[in-house]
Amino acid sequence: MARGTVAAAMAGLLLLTACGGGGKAANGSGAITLGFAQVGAESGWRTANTKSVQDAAKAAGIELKFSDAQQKQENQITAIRSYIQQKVKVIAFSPVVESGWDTVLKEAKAANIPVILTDRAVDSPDKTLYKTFLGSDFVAEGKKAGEWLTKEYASAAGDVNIVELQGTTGSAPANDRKKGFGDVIAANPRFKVVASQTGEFTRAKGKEVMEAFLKSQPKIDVLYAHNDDMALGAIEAIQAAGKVPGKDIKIVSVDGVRDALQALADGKINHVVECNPLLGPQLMDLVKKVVAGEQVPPRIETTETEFDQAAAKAALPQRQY
Ligand code: GYE
Repeated sequence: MARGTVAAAMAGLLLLTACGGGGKAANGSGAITLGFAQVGAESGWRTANTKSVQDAAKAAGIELKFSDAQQKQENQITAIRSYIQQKVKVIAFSPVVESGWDTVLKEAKAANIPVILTDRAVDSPDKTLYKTFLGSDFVAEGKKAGEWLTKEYASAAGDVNIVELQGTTGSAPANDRKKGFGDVIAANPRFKVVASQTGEFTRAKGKEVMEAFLKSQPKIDVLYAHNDDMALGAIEAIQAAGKVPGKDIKIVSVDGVRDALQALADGKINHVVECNPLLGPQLMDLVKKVVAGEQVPPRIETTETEFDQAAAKAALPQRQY
């Protein structure tokens, strides 16, 4: 290498080091680096969310560093710390549970790396630890499920025994979907939640817990599942027990993934409340705004719908996930 080249290379290195916490990506391309700490790959919703983030980053020319925490908070904290060390420009993550983030968020703040919460919220009282939240109103989703139930049983007599499959314990969607649903059905003492347990947002666990419910509960009228995957697992358990899902046991779930809309079209699920996983494009816009120092709203909620059988049939041909 000629002397001049070495000197130029050294200068380049120095430059990279000097702006390590700043503008340039590690590859020197000038792209914004985004560290994204995903929850895991527990559900169809999550798979669609991951794809949306990856596709949108590519389309926006943002260099994405992606990690999958396998539903464990300690893995997410490790990933966030590594993003801080790598001096990414922005960190985004979907907190697996609501509590216990203050320490690592303070570390990001001390390193001057802005954090964007996507999909799930944290319960931290210090709102300066993150720039914004992008995601759904999970309480509203739970309410919609409760309102559907109220209408469905408006003219039926007697008690309605409900079993509930909760999402990941301590997660915002599990806490809020339980609350929203509970608040609505509390108005009517005929609605009784006779069993409620976590199915961890997965098909396998949804099936397993539903099997246990079917053994322990003499009469189940309705299943409320905090997500579609658990409902789909539960359908297998219901069928294995010789009952007809959608008829002997009515089912309402949340998300709106293709398999659930198909089950709804087939009459195995009765109602689906939508939760939109396609957050990638909005997230990339926010990343760019935050990097540019623009003000962003503290909370951005996605618009969502609900599906009955006819709506599911109509939506299926274009459903992306
Ligand atoms: O409903 C579930 C996923 O946080 C909204 O997580 C998300 C939830 C979604 O595993 O399927």
